[in-house]
Amino acid sequence: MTLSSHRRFPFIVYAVKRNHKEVSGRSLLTGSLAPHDMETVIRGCTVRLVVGDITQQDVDAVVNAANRTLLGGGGVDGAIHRAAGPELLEACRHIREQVLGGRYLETARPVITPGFRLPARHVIHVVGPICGSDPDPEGNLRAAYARSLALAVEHRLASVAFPSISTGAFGCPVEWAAPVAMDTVVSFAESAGSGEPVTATGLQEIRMVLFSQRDYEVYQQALQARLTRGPKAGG
Ligand code: AR6
Repeated sequence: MTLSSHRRFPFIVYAVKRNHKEVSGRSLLTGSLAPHDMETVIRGCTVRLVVGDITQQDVDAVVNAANRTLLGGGGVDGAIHRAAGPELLEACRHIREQVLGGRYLETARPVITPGFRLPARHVIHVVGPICGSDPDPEGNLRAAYARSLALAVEHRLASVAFPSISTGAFGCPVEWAAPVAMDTVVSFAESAGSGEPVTATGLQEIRMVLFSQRDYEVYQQALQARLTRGPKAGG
């Protein structure tokens, strides 16, 4: 679905299926999941969808849907800063001043800080595209996910949890964003940049934390479609 086609048909209703397909014999549904969780294992890396709060995730890194100032905001950003404590703002200020030379954080160029008071050990801060003004929202949304994953791999992290980047204040429709996100995540799990399985790098789990049941269902549909279809041609 393109961004423009979604805008013409904003009230698409998705069928929800609890139909966990076998993909090359590697997809599975484990018995340890909450009733609405879905997971699939791709070349040893678990891709998991959950309904939940990103600030509660006990993972190596949570991804913050940040803004260019890197100094906090609403939504995921506000929740992460509140839960992590004031040390996180200090760490972000340090990056703005010392690493970025006072400049804004560019779209889809993630940076990493400690997680401080969060259960997560690190926070990867990434700015997603603003739909309606970004000249390449799909390319930048893909890059936001892929470069955040690459940064996690660079730091030898085993588990990363993402929120639904850009689908809140940044205005992208979740029905448009979910297939882009799921294609990027699954493609990354299938093969890291080197062509090696991503688990060769130590990344064991990529988790999508959806804030509502409706968002979860849209992501579930997108993940199932991607697993059934395979990679997007040229993508
Ligand atoms: N856990 C998981 N998902 C959440 C949570 C949470 N605690 N809170 C909100 N969401 P947004 P964006 C969902 O606006 O669109 C900030 O002000 C939310 O329902 O956080 O990338 C930044 O500073 C939505 O589905 O991120 C930027 O200025 C999704 O997370 C701007 O918002 C993303 O919503 C970034 O906008």
